[in-house]
Amino acid sequence: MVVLNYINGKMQEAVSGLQLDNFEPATGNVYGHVADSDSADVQLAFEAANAAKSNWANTAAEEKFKWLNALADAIDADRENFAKAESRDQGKPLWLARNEMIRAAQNFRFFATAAMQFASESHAMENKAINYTLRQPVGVVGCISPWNLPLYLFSWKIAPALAAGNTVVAKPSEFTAATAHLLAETCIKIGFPAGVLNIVNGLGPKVGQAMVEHRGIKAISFTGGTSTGKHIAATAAPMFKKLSLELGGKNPNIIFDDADIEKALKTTINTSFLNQGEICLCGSRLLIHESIYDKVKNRIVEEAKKLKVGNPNNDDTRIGAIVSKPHFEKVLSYIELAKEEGGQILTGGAALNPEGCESGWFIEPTIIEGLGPKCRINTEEIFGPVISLLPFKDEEEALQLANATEYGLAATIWTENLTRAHRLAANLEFGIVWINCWLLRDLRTPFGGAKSSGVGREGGWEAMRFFTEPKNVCIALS
Ligand code: TXE
Repeated sequence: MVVLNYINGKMQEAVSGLQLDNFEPATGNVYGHVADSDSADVQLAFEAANAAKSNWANTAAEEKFKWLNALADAIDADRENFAKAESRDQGKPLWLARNEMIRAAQNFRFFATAAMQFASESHAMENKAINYTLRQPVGVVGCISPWNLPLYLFSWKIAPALAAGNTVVAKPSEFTAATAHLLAETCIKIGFPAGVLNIVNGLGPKVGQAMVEHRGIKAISFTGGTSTGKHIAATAAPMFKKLSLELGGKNPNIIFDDADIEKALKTTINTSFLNQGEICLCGSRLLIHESIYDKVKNRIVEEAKKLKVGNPNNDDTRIGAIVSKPHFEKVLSYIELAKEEGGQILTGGAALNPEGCESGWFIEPTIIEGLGPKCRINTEEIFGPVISLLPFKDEEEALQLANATEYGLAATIWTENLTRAHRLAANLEFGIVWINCWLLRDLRTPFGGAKSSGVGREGGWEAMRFFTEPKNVCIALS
């Protein structure tokens, strides 16, 4: 497969003609190529988006609803094809990719209805005047997405941007652009209006940077690493661009002694290892009350050992391949660091060569204990199938440990004591708190992080507000 750019309704090579190798994580082999674009391609995409801007902004909400629904229906109709492409490109198990394709279609469907329902406020000043707020599209906006949940997160940004009446220049991760390519082909198939959505492929420092630097691209919605987010913010701030940054996490998963332990464990195995631990919401620090520490530790180790690591196409595979060689090496280097820092590896800790995928990038689910809250293992985002266990003696210490990180994306609490749950939820410095559940998502809720986990919120009206510019109009009544 050659992943091309999608500009002004047409698939095209990068202006330079250059291409990047595209690797299959399960085999480590090159299986295709991706357009290696630069600022010239971003400029073409901008020109197409700019030309389509006024028409799309003035397209009736009902029409926008129809187009976004048509995209959702087309993804649903071709789900297996999308899922296979996602799994092959990213390394995740095929069954998981199928679930994610359902969500990608849902993102378009959800924001299709938002286009129909979005409204703005009016403020009456008794008999003196009335104010009303216009919420107009920002114009041409940029969406930059990462490699962990490729189409799921790509659509999560594009859908609200389009629903709010913007035209879009979008860039998927260079590691996982296959399903964005399929989405572009889908747009052509259903006759989606040319120029409204444009996709430019290539490297972050070339294509992403050119998008952030482009003065005509008025807002950037980004999901990715915290250091990239910092760089984007520094570039965009002097141009006063609107920015939504969803960055990394070092999320605590807190189990109290009064929790329903079996229920907590059943979810915790996913919280720790789903999608090879490559989800920004994964709980990489498992905080356990000291009175149940050994019990929980033994059970989680036992469950982790049962997780089958291997060929993403097999139905019984729980852990697929790590997305790229550099990321594979990064995760392994953290396991080495854990040993250097004095941690004990309770299970896992090594790369694997599963049958049929001997040269792929696989890592055993790994559980570490014995490291204090200040160790790098407990403060830096590893973004792989690696968790660290820490005991706590009481609620106060649990809170202190949970908040002892520069990140603030998501926290999970397991307790049957509701008063404690609410008290903790109020004091945890995180954008998302789950109580007795994890990854339970209502697309209307604000989604994003505090502290170094980002700026702004996605989801529901938050996304619609981000992608619109409010304008107050005041009319005197006398
Ligand atoms: O992400 P990058 P990387 C974390 C995770 C991971 C680390 C680095 O810890 O190990 O980030 O991953 C584009 N201007 N997360 O390096 O580089 C890039 O092309 C504009 C957490 O792969 O942040 C891609 O499309 N764009 C995260 C996107 O940014 C730039 C998910 C994300 O890539 C750019 C992924 C630039 N200068 C990684 N440089 C999460 N929170 O979900 C790169 N990009």
